[in-house]
Amino acid sequence: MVKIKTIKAIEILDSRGNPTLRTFVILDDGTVAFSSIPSGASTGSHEAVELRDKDPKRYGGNGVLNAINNVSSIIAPKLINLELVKLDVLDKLMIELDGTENKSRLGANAILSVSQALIKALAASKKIPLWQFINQYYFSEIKPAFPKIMFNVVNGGKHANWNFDIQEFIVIPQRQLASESIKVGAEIYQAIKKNLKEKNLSILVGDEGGFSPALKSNQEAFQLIIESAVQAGYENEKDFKLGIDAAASEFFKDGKYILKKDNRLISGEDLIKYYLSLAEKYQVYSFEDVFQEDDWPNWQNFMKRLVTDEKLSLVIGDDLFCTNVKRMKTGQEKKSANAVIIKPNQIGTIWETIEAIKLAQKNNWAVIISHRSGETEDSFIADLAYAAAADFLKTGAPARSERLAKYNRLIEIENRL
Ligand code: 2PG
Ligand code: MG
Repeated sequence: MVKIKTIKAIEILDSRGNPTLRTFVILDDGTVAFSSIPSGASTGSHEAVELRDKDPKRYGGNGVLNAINNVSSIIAPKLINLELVKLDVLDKLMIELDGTENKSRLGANAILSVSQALIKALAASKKIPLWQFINQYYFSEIKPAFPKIMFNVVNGGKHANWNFDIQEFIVIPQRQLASESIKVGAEIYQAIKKNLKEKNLSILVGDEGGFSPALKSNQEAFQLIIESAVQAGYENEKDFKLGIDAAASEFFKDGKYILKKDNRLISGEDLIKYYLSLAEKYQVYSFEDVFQEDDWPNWQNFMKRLVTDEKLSLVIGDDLFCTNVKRMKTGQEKKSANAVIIKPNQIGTIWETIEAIKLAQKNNWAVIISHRSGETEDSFIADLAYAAAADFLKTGAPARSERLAKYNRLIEIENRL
């Protein structure tokens, strides 16, 4: 039986240049493992708390030294010398140590960095690939399988901060093998780049590696993607499907949705009609965070009108659920979605993340394991998605190393590494 010997957290930078935690776990058999924690920009207000120092003299207040201190002076002393056998018990111990509903005392970033490092350490100590360990440990009744991939190829909203109201325009290749799916996504991405250059439009990218050109409307973004895909030899609906993440909480104020592009305030009902028109015109298949995070009636109404027996589109809750089983249960009662985004740092431990995945699977919701807009080279979510046979993995454009770390990891897994 292995024991935890050392736990040490350090402050590193994420893909946006903001501080985050990397936590090392050393076991008494010599195993060393570490995990790095991502960070969102369009965060849901029901997420577990990411602890920041708020000291204006360091990193504009974004330092994580307090979270690191919580790891070394509160979490580590409780866990060191314990046997590393029951991961859920250790996660529950950290939840208790924190003692708040939303992990605001120790910080979800501090707790998750330890939780994720522990599971990696146990897998490494058993000398089996991480996906295999996660599958055997938490999903033994499920056969591992590759997720379809959601590539965010055009960035707007808070991730680009100037152009589209919709935060993400997504391409979902209809291939099951990771390497083939990645090839389709990457070829479409390159075709978009070529097209933008020919049109003399910017090829600068947003936080998740997608392009953010000066197009006149959201519709033009779909046209650009579809046109570029055809040039790369791929057809909408047959070879790939289209999706959006509207991140609508970001453009909601006083009961109305504010579309910056046309400078107008619209009601939830108008927004429903707008999304239905996108489904009709461009065959958009997946709709994430299309309403504000507590606007349950519009979610319910949209579900009723979009998803029918003949038409199985995805209505995905991200900020709506925050990987929180309580909110997911409300969503299931209200029939407000049929899919959920799973982000470990929205809830703060791997055990709770797994519980959320299991609840979704039990209710036949589609499971989308997701990155954050501020990422690191940690590829944990790729192993998790395969181990849990998640329906989708959403981790940005096929560009920039922090995004590719996950895609390349899927290719490794395909090669049984
Ligand atoms: C989202 C995510 C990731 P952020 O809204 O789905 O794409 O963005 O990490 O900024 O919340
Ligand atoms: Mg989202």
